[in-house]
Amino acid sequence: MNKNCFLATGATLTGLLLTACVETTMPSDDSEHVNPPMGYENEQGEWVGDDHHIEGPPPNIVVFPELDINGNELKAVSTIYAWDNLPVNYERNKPAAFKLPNGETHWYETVYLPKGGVNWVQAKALAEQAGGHLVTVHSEEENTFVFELITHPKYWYAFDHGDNLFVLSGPFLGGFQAEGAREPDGGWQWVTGEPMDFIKWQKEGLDIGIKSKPDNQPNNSRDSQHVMAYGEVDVPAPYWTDVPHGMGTFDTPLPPAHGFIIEYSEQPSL
Ligand SMILES: [Ca+2]
Ligand SMILES: [Ca+2]
Repeated sequence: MNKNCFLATGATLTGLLLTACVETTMPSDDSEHVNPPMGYENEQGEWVGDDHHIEGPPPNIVVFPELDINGNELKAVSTIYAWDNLPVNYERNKPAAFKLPNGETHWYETVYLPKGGVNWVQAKALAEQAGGHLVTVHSEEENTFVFELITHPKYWYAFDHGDNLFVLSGPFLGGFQAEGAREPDGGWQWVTGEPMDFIKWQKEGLDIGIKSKPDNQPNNSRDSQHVMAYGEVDVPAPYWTDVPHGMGTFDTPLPPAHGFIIEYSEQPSL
């Protein structure tokens, strides 16, 4: 058992930096490392895999404008779709109720995109059209609840990080950075304007799989990552990363994004 300490990337409400320590059991042998499934069995019993696996790292494409303080593109380039004119298939799942620590009940809907095709800005708009917003997370309990909705491998895609390590990226959350934020970890905010009073970035040394990607998140990789998703880990895990907000855009070489999560403060009529 090893003890790893890290400086959390954020200030507590009292303004003090928080140092967290976690107990981890490090693999003693690389042979223990097992790549995540590069696909999944669909309801017809067929193995579906290719769309969830990218050879090599994601392409280095930085073509999307930065976001304003409301999470919209400063220069609108992404088509804002309505649910009935999405260019790709999607699956909306019955919202699940969760009682927040403050006693309120919120509802959480996962949207699954078999081939991606919806980027963060478009997902944000779809969530709003549905009467909710991209999920915002304020406690360990809420994060665990949300993660349990998206553990199925179909919600994740993998890219090849080298060294026999495949890194997974999961559904979008409602966190983003507006233009001018201090990179990589400054200026993160929720789409609702609620305080970011809880964070769950992926950090080196966490015991979240057999071998986690050796990066701390958010890392603003390629100076292009300003929105939040679950990832970058080698197994589905309840940690967050920053990703490009163009990720998932229909008909581009950017990696797919296989889903997002909508949160409702009132029970939706679905
Ligand atoms: Ca960034
Ligand atoms: Ca990242």
